[in-house]
Amino acid sequence: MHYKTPKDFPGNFLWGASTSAYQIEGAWNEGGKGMSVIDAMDHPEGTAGFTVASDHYHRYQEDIRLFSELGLKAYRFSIAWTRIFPNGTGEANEEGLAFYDRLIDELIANGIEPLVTMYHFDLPYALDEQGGWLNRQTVDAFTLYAKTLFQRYGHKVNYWITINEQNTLILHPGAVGIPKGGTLPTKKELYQQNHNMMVAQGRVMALCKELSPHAQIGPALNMTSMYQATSKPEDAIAAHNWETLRGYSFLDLAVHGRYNPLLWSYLEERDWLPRIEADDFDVMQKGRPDFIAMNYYSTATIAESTGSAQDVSPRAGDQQIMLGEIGVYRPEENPYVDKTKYGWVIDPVGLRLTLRKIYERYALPIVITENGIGAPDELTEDGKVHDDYRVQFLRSHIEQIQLAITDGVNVFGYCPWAAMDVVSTHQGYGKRYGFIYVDRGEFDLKGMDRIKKDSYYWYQRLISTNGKDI
Ligand code: BGP
Repeated sequence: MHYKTPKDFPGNFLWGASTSAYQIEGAWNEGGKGMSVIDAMDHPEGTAGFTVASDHYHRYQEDIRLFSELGLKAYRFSIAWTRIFPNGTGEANEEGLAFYDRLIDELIANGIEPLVTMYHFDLPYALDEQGGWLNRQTVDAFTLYAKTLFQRYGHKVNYWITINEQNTLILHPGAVGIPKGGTLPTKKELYQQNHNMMVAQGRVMALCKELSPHAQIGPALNMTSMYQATSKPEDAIAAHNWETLRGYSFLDLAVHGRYNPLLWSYLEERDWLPRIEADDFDVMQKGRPDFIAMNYYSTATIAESTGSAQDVSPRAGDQQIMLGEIGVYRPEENPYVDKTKYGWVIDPVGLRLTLRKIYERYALPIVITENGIGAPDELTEDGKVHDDYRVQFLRSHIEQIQLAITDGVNVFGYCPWAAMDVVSTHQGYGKRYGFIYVDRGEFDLKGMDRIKKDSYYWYQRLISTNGKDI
């Protein structure tokens, strides 16, 4: 659809940026914090761990000043569950609670709306040792944790995000990492975890209505569209298979509290159906989201399964994420799109398409909580970071968001990844996403100075003109 004049961004559009606790904070064992699965895991060789990260725990005031100067209207970050409950449950840690009081207050004082993720991959290790999400007690622990957050911060937080990328946790557990000496769960276990997480999320969304009725709450999933490799009907089925199993089946459970029929058949045939307790559907159906938070990086192109091991291959440049599944789908190259230096497909138009599909299907407002380009940014001799590729990436995606808004999609915010450089989930510190460069090496921490990249100034102008000066 071509338009003569795209619509303007709404006046109250939340121009923001995103991070997560374990990737930005550091201070992994300070302030009474307990160990999370992230702290307990093995890092791929040659990459930095998360112990210091961007040292935001100690420098959050300086960082928020920079966010404020950037003009951010919103900041999406996560609370480390283990700062609040070092052992995952039991007694809350006042020092941890006080840290996020200070962080949230500082944001509000700077006119920045906090978008708070409750759980971004960093499950308390103590819970993991007792079976993690396979154990129904983790559902109770998450409910207690969320209740504590609503009670403590409910009067100052207007947007809550329950769980970050549950679909990544379930489909690619190796990407997030598993604690040292641990083994990857089986598929059957993963779908049981998925079910239990959905029940936990349902409970928490209902609790939000009770304890913090002014606030809005929603899940954050990694959503994308799948293109069929050719016009062969079987390729279309394969693309639909993976689009459903990878994305919509998760949103169907989160939004409607029901299993997508294709997912159900897929699980049933493989004997992977989860154990479901009597009131689980009731809980999931009562706890409805107010919005959908969506992380979008790229699209994929899909062909019919060959029925052999050839279907399965690692994602480009990334041995930890296997794509393809025998009998379900096979990944194909897309000749019409570029890729980042890390092999991720760059597809701004795919963002418009995905926004349309999600809005059509669920009719809920959407906030984009992640989108960005990982690159080995360089601090040049002039003391600057010339990340024109990032400006180009973000500009092209924002243009497509504007078109999606013109298409009629209700998008109320954009929080690209990342507000500043953070540790990549499994590719170290060298893979950077931020508007602000943090001067540290993979292992050499240097001074950790904060340096505004070229993209910082570009985004600052864009925000100040509400998206007009792109
Ligand atoms: C998302 C995660 C983020 C972040 C991002 C970039 O899936 O929610 O935490 O890590 O991906 O990925 P990476 O760091 O692997 O490049």
